[in-house]
Amino acid sequence: MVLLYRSSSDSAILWLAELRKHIPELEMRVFPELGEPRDIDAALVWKPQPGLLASLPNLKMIVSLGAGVDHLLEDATLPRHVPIVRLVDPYMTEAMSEYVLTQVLRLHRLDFAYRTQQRESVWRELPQPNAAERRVGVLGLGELGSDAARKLAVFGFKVAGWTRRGRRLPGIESFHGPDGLIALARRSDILICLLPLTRDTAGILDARLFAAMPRAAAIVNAARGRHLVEADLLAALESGQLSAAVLDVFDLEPLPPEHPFWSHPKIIVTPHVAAATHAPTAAAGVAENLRRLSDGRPLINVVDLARGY
Ligand code: NDP
Ligand code: OXD
Repeated sequence: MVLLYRSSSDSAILWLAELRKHIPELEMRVFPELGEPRDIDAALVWKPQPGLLASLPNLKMIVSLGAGVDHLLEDATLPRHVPIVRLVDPYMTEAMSEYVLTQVLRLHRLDFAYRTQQRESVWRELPQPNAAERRVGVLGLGELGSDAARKLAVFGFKVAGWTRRGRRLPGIESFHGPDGLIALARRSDILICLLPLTRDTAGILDARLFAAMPRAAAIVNAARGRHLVEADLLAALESGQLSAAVLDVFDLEPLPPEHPFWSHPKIIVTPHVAAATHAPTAAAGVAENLRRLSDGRPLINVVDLARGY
């Protein structure tokens, strides 16, 4: 089994060490030193250059070095007969839930307002709703969204989720479809985006959605930058329709220094860190799929190319 590794953000040495704990005989080639392209059986990649995967004639499995696969599907030359599997790592899921809880608690406990008051040396108590009075909406109840939604519910928030197929979770109100999206927005004081980026979800965080939300609602986008229409967010914050936004992901990453989000008083920016890929925990799932491929057994966490996630 020969694995090609290509990523500019993760460490090849670390991945090789972690994968060899599971498959000691694994041969890994690190892009651009791929040797004979015919030798490559599988590719472990993050944002590979378009055409790279198509240049591997015996490729049998593509492994995304992240939970999202939009970085692969946008390659027009992608060999669509080769299965794509993605990272599903319980530790990544926990990390995302930590991020979501941190940001929701920050918004719920009026942290933005108190930070402004502190800058101005103002001692003023603001009306504080209980968690049970705070309605949180989660777009996407997959591996990440379902865990975050459950944990938010444990904190006492009134949680609802929106999915394609109307997924139901105990204690979480369920919405689906275009009408369901607006209905969810109407009852969401805080809206979290944990959707995959697909044809259907690009630009979903837009003026129409913000207008449906209660006045002075807030959003958290930890999915992909292209879910958000940036100009619509700025307009909604300016008009007071939205009171705050927490953004981990951006259309252009790194976010350019001159971008208005950096200095906006109602926006918190984090540098795509909500749930980083972590080789020591993610390697087990990758190794499992490499073993399955080599034994001819069905792969796990396979992406459905037709639906795009
Ligand atoms: P999953 O594939 O497990 O879940 C996707 C969820 O989105 C499902 O509930 C699915 O609905 C729902 N969904 C997809 N399309 C639609 C649609 N058109 N309408 C309504 N619901 C839809 O993904 P994960 O939870 O593992 O990851 C979600 C995303 O989070 C990733 O794609 C990635 O972009 C992002 N991410 C960001 C990270 C960060 O650090 N910021 C880290 C990791 C991931 P259904 O259940 O009906 O299929
Ligand atoms: C991912 C990410 O998709 O880190 O895993 O964004």
